[in-house]
Amino acid sequence: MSGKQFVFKILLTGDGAVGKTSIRERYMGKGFTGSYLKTIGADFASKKVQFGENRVTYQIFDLAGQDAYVTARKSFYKGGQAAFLVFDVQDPQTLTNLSQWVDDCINNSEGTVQTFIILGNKADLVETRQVSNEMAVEFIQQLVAKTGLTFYYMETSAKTGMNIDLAFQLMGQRLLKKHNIDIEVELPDSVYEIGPGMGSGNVEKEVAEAVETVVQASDALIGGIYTESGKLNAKVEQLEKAVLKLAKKTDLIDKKLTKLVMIVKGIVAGERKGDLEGLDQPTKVEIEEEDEAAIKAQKQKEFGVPPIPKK
Ligand SMILES: Nc1nc2c(ncn2[C@@H]2O[C@H](COP(=O)(O)OP(=O)(O)O)[C@@H](O)[C@H]2O)c(=O)[nH]1
Ligand SMILES: [Mg+2]
Repeated sequence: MSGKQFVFKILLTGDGAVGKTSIRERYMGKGFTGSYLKTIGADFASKKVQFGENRVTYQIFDLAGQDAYVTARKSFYKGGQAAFLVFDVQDPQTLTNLSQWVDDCINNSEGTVQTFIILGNKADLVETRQVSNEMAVEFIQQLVAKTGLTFYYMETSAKTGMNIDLAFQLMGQRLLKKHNIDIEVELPDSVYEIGPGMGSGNVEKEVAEAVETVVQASDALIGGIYTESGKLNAKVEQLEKAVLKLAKKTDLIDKKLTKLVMIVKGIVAGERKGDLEGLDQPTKVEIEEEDEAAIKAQKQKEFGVPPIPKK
């Protein structure tokens, strides 16, 4: 099969001075001569990249960002397929402002911009850094909740070149995927994919949130009937225990699956047949039904009424 040709218009967005131009210039390498498109306040550069048999031309648009150009922005976004949303890890405000940049991408492109990669730039400035990975991920989860979109996130440094090529490789991979072309890109753990229903990977936090939801729901249900706080506390404690147990099981399943996937990959590669012997016996994972029964019984004992019916 012969390869195909693609032209992708990619937008570099984000507040002024976060490093958009530097990222573009770093990616273009030496010899780059940009043509400054004064009319729309954007710089433009183009680069050809080979993905397997497929030839991709990136048109990289870098918004100059001045307010004076606000009215011309539509032509910047028009026909764009993807955006890098860049912030400066030294400045939390540039992270939270990405919310506005996402809106701009969506509204001004009339929905054609659908692929988003967030870059925490200037990661080389370790001493003055103010945005941790955790903070970034937490904020991106809010973006996901607000937009329903999936975001990729990684740190970059236009100064050292860290992850700059990787960011564009990932971009190409995501865009080709939309054309049903699968390209392998090896992503380190430090690249996050954050999308709807993916959770944060932070089990403790998710359990806490789950408990809170359950508590609120049960409070609402029984609030009219029981007012004695001692009894409520006992009930809440039981619920917490049950949820924690479930979380531990989930964690265990996750670990086993990860191991299994690694081993299967090894077998497929024909290199690690011996590992099969190292595989633990499959763990029997079952949600203990008696938990639920016990809770019901306890509830009836304490409150003397039938338990809240399940949905
Ligand atoms: N240390 C460091 N400085 C950077 C990095 N990226 C950009 N800068 C500096 O930040 C300033 C703004 O960069 P620029 O690319 O013009 O930002 P733009 O306004 O978003 O296009 C310049 O002084 C750059 O040299 C980086 O990764 N590390
Ligand atoms: Mg610039």
